[in-house]
Amino acid sequence: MKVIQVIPTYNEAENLPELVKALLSQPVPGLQLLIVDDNSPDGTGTVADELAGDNPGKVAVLHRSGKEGLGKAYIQGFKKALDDGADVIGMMDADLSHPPDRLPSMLAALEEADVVIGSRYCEGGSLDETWPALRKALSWFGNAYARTILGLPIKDAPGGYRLWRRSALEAIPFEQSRSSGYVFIVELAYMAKLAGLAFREVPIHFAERSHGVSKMSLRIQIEAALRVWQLRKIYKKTR
Ligand SMILES: Nc1nc2c(ncn2[C@@H]2O[C@H](COP(=O)(O)OP(=O)(O)O)[C@@H](O)[C@H]2O)c(=O)[nH]1
Ligand SMILES: [Mg+2]
Repeated sequence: MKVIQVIPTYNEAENLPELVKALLSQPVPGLQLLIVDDNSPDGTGTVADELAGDNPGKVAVLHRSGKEGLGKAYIQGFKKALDDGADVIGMMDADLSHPPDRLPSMLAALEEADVVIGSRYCEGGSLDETWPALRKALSWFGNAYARTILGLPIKDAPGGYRLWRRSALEAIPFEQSRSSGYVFIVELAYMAKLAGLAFREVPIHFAERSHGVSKMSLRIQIEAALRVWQLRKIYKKTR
């Protein structure tokens, strides 16, 4: 079985080698990594090329010309993964917030689902202990907001650690998304719900990144808050 884990990167040069090593040491036969870099100024693209050279057939890199947001990077990565014949397509952040050692459990859960979410908010899941109460509250609120407005049957709607069966990704119009920030991830879940796909959540511990900085911004948060309402209109016909 061919599992292609798509990993978008922007300024993750310090995190990428550790992430690739941890992922490739998991007991997942047929695992391949596809790094999608938006010409990161910190040289992540070069680091990725070196990792690809060191791990032939296991690590590939897609270079994009500039920063266009998470959504565009995933759309291009998904298309390539499907073209390359993936049976399972994965999503995850490059900053080690998404624990590589949960991948085998997530794959096992995919046997009974179309989409599996590595979840901070299902039973057994957790958030970094060092997060201040306000940040935890904002994360909880953003999640509750999106879940309620879109009626999503999952506990962690913006959770970006996911596995899709090939047939599941082929069943949703992911390439039509115009969302750039993390609301893209919420939009995919909404598409999956409308397509009648079956979800399962596997608990993860979400660790704070120790290198580099978050690309989360006020603009991305405002996009998310407004976009959630637009999604209901955009997909009204299929609702
Ligand atoms: N290719 C690409 N990757 C991005 C972009 N923005 C964020 N990322 C990556 O998406 C993942 C999540 O971003 P991050 O900044 O950690 O967001 P946070 O976890 O919400 O703080 C990380 O792997 C980033 O490097 C982008 O514009 N292009
Ligand atoms: Mg992060």
